[in-house]
Amino acid sequence: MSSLSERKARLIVHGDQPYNAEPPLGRLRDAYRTPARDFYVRSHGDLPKIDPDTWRLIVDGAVGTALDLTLHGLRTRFPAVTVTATMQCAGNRRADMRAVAPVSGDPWDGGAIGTADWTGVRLGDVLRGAGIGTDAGLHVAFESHDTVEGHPYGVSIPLAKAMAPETLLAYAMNGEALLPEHGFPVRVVVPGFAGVRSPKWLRRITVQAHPSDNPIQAGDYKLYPADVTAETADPTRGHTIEAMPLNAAICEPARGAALRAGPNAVRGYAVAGDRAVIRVDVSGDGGRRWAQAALEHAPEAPFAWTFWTAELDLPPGEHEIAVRAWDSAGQTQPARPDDTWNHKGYLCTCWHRVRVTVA
Ligand SMILES: Nc1nc2c(c(=O)[nH]1)N[C@H]1C(S)=C(S)[C@@H](COP(=O)(O)O)O[C@H]1N2
Ligand SMILES: [Mo]
Repeated sequence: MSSLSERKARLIVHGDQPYNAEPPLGRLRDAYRTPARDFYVRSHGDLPKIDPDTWRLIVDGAVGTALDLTLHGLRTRFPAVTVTATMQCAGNRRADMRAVAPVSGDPWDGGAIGTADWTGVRLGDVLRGAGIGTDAGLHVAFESHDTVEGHPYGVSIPLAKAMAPETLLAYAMNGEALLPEHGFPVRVVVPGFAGVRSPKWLRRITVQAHPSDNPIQAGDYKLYPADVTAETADPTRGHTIEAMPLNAAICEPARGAALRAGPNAVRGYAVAGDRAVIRVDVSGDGGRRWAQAALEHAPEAPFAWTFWTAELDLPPGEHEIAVRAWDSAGQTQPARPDDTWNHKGYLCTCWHRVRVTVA
């Protein structure tokens, strides 16, 4: 295993403490399953160091029997399952929103996303093992080992998503133990939901009647309309970001690339939460005319991204390449970042545009 500083050197680092970094977009398109060392890192506090031999997972709250599991106990008591799923930060592509007006948070390009084979146990199996109640109004709250502004990191998800077969307590990513920055030894993976709901460095699961009152759940990761400011935002009235919307990005060519006139390949990703990407269109003239892209998707991976490729015949000059995807509900993306701008810079889903020079 490489060292954290070696892995850092491969990425675009937005901050060291807390550590936040993303791969260059071109590299993201190299492999359908993103190698762990190239997978974006989003952390709110310091990376905790955890000894897997003394690690314990507590499961308590509205359960029949509270559990206190070792790593070995978790791995042997419940069947191992692998799910191919995309993880994406709610702030992915925030840089495009920041170009409209100032927003808070790191200026992520389109690289705060990655796809992996996650191996672990079903959260639903663990909850059933604890004799979970069946009240549909329950929430499953998580607490982690890292500290964010004086509190342990904590979020929750509705019970229905916790019991869904795709939701895992993962101990491996692409067949290897989780890297420290991705949540070693165990993290939650909630496919289709914003990354914030997939806690790393898990230590406690509590079944309760209300969403987590941790500031990450109760205050952050809320979506507001454009007229709400940091001063006027009322988190109880913001939308709690869970399922992620349709999005797409151009990975190649890179922004500002110098290309040769003639046919040029354009490649990228598209993602639609728990729906399917059914079509991707690419434009060489900023969205006046579109060409349909070819799609590539892993079979049996409803929660994973779709790779796409198109060929554009580009004449000499300055051009704006744009992409828009369509999902199985027949929806497509807004043209401009202005349409969904919000002061936190979440869920930037407008057409991704890349300016190139062709000679
Ligand atoms: N304990 C803990 N879990 C966390 C976070 C964190 O800061 N602490 N960040 C969340 C956010 S906002 C995202 S987008 C994903 C990122 O996962 P990754 O760093 O493995 O890509 O982890 C989530 N889980
Ligand atoms: Mo995130």
